Amino acid sequence: PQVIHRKDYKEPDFFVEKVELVFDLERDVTNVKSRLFIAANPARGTGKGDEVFLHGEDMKLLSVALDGVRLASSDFDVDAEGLRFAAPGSNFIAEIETQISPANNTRLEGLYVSQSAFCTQCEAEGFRRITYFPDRPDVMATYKVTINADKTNCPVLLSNGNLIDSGDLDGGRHFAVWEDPFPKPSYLFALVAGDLACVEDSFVTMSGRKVALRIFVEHGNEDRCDYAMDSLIRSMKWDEEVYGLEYDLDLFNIVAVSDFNMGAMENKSLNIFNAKYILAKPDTATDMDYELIESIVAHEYFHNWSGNRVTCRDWFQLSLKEGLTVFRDQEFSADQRSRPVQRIKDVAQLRARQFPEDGGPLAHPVRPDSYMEINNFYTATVYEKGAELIRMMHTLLGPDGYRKGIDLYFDRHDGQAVTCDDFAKAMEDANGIDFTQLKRWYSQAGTPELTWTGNYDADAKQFRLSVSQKTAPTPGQPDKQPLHMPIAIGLLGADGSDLVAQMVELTSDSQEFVFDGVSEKPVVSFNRGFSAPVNVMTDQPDEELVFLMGNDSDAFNRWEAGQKYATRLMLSAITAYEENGGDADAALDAQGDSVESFIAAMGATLMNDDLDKAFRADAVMLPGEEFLSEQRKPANPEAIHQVRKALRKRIGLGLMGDLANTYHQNASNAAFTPDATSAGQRALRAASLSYLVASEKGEYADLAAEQYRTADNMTDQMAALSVLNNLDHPGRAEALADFEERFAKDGVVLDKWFALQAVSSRDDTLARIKDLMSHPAFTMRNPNKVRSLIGAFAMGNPRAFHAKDGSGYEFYADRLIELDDINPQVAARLCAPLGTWAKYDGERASLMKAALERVLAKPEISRDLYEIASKSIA
Ligand code: HT7
Ligand code: ZN
Repeated sequence: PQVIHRKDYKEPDFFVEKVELVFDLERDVTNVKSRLFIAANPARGTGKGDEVFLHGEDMKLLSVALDGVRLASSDFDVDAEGLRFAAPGSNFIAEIETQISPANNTRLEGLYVSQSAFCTQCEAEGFRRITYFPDRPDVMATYKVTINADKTNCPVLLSNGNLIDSGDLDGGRHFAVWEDPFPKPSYLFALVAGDLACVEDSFVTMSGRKVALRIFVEHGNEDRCDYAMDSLIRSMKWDEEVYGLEYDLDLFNIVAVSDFNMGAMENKSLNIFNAKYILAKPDTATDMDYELIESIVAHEYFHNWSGNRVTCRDWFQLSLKEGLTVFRDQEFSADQRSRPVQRIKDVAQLRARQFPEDGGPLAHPVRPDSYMEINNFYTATVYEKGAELIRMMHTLLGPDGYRKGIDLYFDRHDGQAVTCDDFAKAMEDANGIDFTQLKRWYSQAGTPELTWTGNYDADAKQFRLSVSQKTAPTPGQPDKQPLHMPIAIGLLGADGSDLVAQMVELTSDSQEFVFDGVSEKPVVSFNRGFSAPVNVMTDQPDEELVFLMGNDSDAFNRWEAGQKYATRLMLSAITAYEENGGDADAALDAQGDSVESFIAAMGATLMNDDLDKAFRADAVMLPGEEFLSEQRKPANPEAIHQVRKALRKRIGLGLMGDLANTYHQNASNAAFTPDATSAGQRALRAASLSYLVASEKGEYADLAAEQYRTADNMTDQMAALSVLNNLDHPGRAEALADFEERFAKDGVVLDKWFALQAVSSRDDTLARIKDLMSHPAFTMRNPNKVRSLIGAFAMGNPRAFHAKDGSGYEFYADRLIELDDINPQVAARLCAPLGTWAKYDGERASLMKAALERVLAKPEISRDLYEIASKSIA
């Protein structure tokens, strides 16, 4: 496949200023007529006689007419990539008629059928599967869309903008005409038609305009939209208050569909969502689901400005809209809930998803230099590391300077398709500063590693902190340059108070920072709030970590100190386990007092009533198996699993009294509410239950089974079921059977049941997954099902996926090959776990590479899967 390079960007030869589309919707054959008002681009010097190229894939072309004159087939060229003809002038109208087949569109890109409704997904390059068009984000047009469809099957007809006409047609059909006054790129086009229920509310904007808010769902789900609607209203308000940004139309629609390649899509005024991120009521959704709904609804809404009003010039600039919008949604959630807990979640996610990407074969910069398939670049690096880059700008400029930069960016570029450099320039110009070095974060891949040493001079009352940075080579980037980053530092006195709290700016390979007036030898709290997205390599003594766990005024670093201590302890025990022939208990005994002192420090956090319960729940969780695999080469999934399990058992036994008290004291008789305080209470209780069960005292497994039976909400039920899931206790089979029966017809909820079984640590897990593939509710055509059963196995069950005999890899490669013919985008996204072979021992590495070879040998492999598999094996 062809590689596309950022350096080759050229402006379009022709623009499209206005688009008129007429859809005659039928499941098997939909007819699409388009009228494109095309204008030559003066900057390219094009005009009459020059070639016009319109992208198009998987369509039947019926006719082409230019300025009303139908072209003979000899007057145009059409191939698998698009349509070419000579421009009849500098301004002209092209009329094109095509046919597509929504029911056969299993890729879920372009126009497709989900359940019985028609819907679209055009980002990044799906519009070219609907009609011929210059399908690139720097071609922005206004759209007028007419939808004709059967009135019984499709009473609801939606597109972007305002409804300007509707009525009945012959033959039981009807029509609607939508007009979007804002010029937009084709990737923001959307159409939905189906028999959907509607939940309605409204919002009055800061200038007093009333906006109708509608959420469309399958009939029967109307009672599951309240939280999404409430999240939307809070997002609209927050964007006005924090960014001064107001919604710009009188209508905002959301549609929830069951078949969707990703989480949601920000189409102008017609957001389309994976139903999983809309539907919630207490007995079907967990606190985590509520949190995700809130942040994704906000994310898509925020795109109305950061993405739609100001969009990307080309797809290399994807982080312009995604990094900024993730930062915006993270800050929204921090304001709605607990700021430190939100930061802990965001950093944990960055470490779990982005750091491995940055250290592996698929590493790429926030603004990539090349791609084969753009769908493969909707990555944790572009999204989450991109958000960290915006966060660093925010930290360096302060809230007021950041806001000045944002105001200038939107004033200067409203209605344009721009670049990451344009964004940084607005920040620089508004603040009179130079971000030349900071911008290296856009172009340099890899996670920097920082080390520091401290030196206290008691006579001079001076503390010197020496910091150095280094970034390891990544594919295509052997030499790295020093980055500019803010590092928030705290120096703590013996009483736990801050002697110094200051932000320093690291710009060189090595740098010294001097703090004067430090009255005693301090304990260092480094990179508070994770002010820079880096790995910090310095090992602080256990006692200092315990001190920070109990005293740091920065809640993030309190959590971080606990994670560091636990990681160090487990890594050392894993080495001992390997050396002693596989005895996890003996491996922990070999750690001397460390285990006891760690458990005592954790117990102190568990019982510290001055701390928020959600924070305490996070602080008592051990780093996960995937995270530990990242810390050690070769990773030994069995050793990691056994040592972590043994430490959890010791915590359960060591803190049993406190855990049992915490569990019982945090029971609630009040009706479920999804607010952060109640959710924190449930999370702390769930953490306590999981340690009590880990103690292997049978009565606690009974308690979990009892909790499953009596709970009145999904959060408590899932907490119980997740711990039962790894046991042989009869409560497990009972609970799973009950869950399956209750939610047999409820796709979104049943996905939890599939995923639970896929991540079980029981020995029969792979066999069970194979059986579940023939479950009546399972289908490879639904991405949520595939992610729940197959994806969860590879990403959430390292021990089974990496089974020594290669059975996990073999099963997985077969599924990727099968899925590639159905949905290449999803197949490619699921391929990454096989690319981690370099982290494992020789035997596992060769089995993983053999699985990748088999994937690559697939006849007619898609460009999507080919790109990921070939880069992963290199
Ligand atoms: N901008 C969207 C990204 C996207 C997408 C969404 C659904 C299906 C396919 C997609 N391809 C790209 C979602 C977002 O970041 O908000
Ligand atoms: Zn986004």
